Amino acid sequence: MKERLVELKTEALEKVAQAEDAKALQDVKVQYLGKKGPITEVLRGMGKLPKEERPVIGQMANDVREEISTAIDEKQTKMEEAALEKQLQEETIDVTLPGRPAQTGGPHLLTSLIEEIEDLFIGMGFEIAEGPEVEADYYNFEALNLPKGHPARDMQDSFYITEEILMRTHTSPVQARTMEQHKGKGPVKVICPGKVYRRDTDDATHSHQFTQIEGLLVDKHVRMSDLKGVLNAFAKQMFGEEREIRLRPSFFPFTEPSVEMDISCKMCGGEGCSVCKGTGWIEILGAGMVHPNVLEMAGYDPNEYTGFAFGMGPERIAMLKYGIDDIRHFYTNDVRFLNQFHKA
Ligand code: 2NL
Repeated sequence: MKERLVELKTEALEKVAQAEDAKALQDVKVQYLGKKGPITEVLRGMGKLPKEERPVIGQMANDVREEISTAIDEKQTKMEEAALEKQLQEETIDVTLPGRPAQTGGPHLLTSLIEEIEDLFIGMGFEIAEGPEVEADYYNFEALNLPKGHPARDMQDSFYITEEILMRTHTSPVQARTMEQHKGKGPVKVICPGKVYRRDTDDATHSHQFTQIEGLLVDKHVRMSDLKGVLNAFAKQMFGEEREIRLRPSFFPFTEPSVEMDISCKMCGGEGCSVCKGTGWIEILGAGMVHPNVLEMAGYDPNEYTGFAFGMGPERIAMLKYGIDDIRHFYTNDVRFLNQFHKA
């Protein structure tokens, strides 16, 4: 039995030495130290030994078991250390390398453009006014000289919440509310930016939701020439000092007289090209003198007060400025599109 134990020890230690990975080592452990292993077997067979030999063999079997177990533990520690060392070698990092720049977001092109326009008008003494996007029929239409059944309502079909409440179709209700708050006393000088909604089928030039910026100035003795001066200053600051403006007669239910404003085409300098469709002029906004009915409904005496108003679409201005061919680019949030307009 002694020889058998010595043999087992030699055999086991050799296998421990040969084990190349954790699994092989575990196999050796199970094979020699497990419940069904040879040492357990020796211990079990001790009953057949002469009484005086039992403690000697027992002691020896325990020593052998202990030695094998220690060898396995040592080997395991060694393997773990080697694995860690290998990992540390492989994962060495050069802390002096420059870091990867963090991805930063930025304002949306439309947000930047709206803020740029706001700043120009703030520079001329205007204030910013905002109002609800879910609006009463009264402020969206009625107060703007568009009574129920007016044919111009058809052009601004909307999303109705109830008979009397709808998603606003323009930002004009904000101006109507602002005038009302002033209780018939001027001056009112506001810029109203915001989202508006129309029942439209989306395509390259139409969207059911888009943005507007409108402006309103109400005071005593406001004349068409004031409108022209303000819009001329705006156009030159926004598009370049060399640009000319042109007003053409138009119609809006809430202004009288009404005009449309063009700026001279930068591409061809007025000669006519594809951008201005051969005319030399590009349409930028609509405007006019506030209709007396609108002033009166807001509480102003139209014999004492006059005003001008204008409205433009930031999407259209951005499309002209940057040559964007599809309005849907503004709303699909493709960062490859949006990142092109981040200012450094
Ligand atoms: C356009 C034209 C316009 C107005 C908006 C307005 C508002 C009040 C009274 C009178 Cl409260 N007018 N707004 C006036 C003329 C034109 O917008 O083409 N917008 C994109």
